[in-house]
Amino acid sequence: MVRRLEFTQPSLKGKLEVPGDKSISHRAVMFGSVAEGVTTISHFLEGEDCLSTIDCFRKLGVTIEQNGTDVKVHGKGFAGLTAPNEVLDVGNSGTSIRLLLGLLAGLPFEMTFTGDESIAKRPMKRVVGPLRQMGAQISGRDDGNLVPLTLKGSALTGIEYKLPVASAQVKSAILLAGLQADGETTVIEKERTRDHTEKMIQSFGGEISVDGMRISVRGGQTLQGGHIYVPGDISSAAFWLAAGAIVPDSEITIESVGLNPTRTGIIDVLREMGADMDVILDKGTGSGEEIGTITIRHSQLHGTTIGGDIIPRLIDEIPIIALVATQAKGQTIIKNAEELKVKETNRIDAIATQLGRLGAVITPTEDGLIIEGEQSLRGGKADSLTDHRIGMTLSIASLLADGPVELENEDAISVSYPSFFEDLDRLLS
Ligand code: SPQ
Repeated sequence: MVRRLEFTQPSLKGKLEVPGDKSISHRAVMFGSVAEGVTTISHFLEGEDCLSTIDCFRKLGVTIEQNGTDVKVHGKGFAGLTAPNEVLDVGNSGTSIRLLLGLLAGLPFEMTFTGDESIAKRPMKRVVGPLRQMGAQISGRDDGNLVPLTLKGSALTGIEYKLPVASAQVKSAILLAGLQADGETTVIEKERTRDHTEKMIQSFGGEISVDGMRISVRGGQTLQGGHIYVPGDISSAAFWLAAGAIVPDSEITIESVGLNPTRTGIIDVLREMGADMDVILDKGTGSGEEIGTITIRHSQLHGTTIGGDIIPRLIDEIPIIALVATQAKGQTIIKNAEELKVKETNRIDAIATQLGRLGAVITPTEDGLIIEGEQSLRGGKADSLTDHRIGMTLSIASLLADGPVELENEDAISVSYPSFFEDLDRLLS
């Protein structure tokens, strides 16, 4: 679908709570399903990706009641899950397929996973390889690298695995398999990635040890259901932080947003670029996750260099950071971000080509982007390429364009932020 975005001298003002965190919503349903007893989830993200996770567990015999952002999962324990008689379709969601491959690898039955055109191109060997080392039997195209993938349940043994890529999905898949493996499973991280899985194992009464970059779980643990509150998604809030910083005369406050330090690289970068911003941490936490309020006001920013171990802390925010950089004084360089090539699209190319269609001068490199500052953006056609984060980045870009922007494949945005345009309208009025 195409959406026409046209604004005259917009400014964004007001307070907002963004929808629940996608990474945490997925995990809450997964843990709730394999735990004993009932799990209630509030402020769940009703985005298509998380609905795909719910759909997969329903096919595995779990009763899940969903009423908007309230979800009730009737946990069955690992032993209570039943063989699906349909293919498990994860849609567009990399988190669903990679975490489920790990979580379900030790179950005594067979299941087949598939997904949409984007999932069909995303590499699964990064999880299939270590899971095979643990004893999992997984087959599929390109020696198990690409969907459709078939998982045949088998007994697992714990391993020690040094992650070759900085990926929370790979780390999580191995740890989740470790919950059903014989002995101990240890993952050694290269760079620290989002730690929602580790936190949630504890919320469900499980034991996990984190010693620097070494994370270990013991097999055969029973998890206990409870209540999970999902904080607002900082990756969704990032679009309003960017808009507040670059659209003249704007001031935006985001409340109850997740401020887990493994996710707050965007705040560090905006500060480094000179943003006028206040961040206040709430006293309590939501299910072990830090929460707070961020207020941002328009100001003149300057370019910066982004690379190294901050990259996993802002990997999903790079498309919108690139847009912010087009408005800063001077050049911005993003490096060490080659992982962007294996997201919903090749995001290095997508950012350069689609923002380029609106007049931004961005050079793609092998591992990132070079972005020229103080760019004037023009109206025209641009395409999300079915990637939600590219779609939202182009929508924010349209606020600065000198004419209407026709956004192709705008429906991709519902993967992580179905109410994105309603929130935009609210901030504009
Ligand atoms: O779930 P999916 O499709 O992989 O979504 C993305 C996103 O932009 O929403 C990545 F394209 O987020 C990933 C993130 O990049 C979600 C995630 C998680 O919940 O564990 C971890 C990151 O991926 P990775 O590959 O670094 O583990």
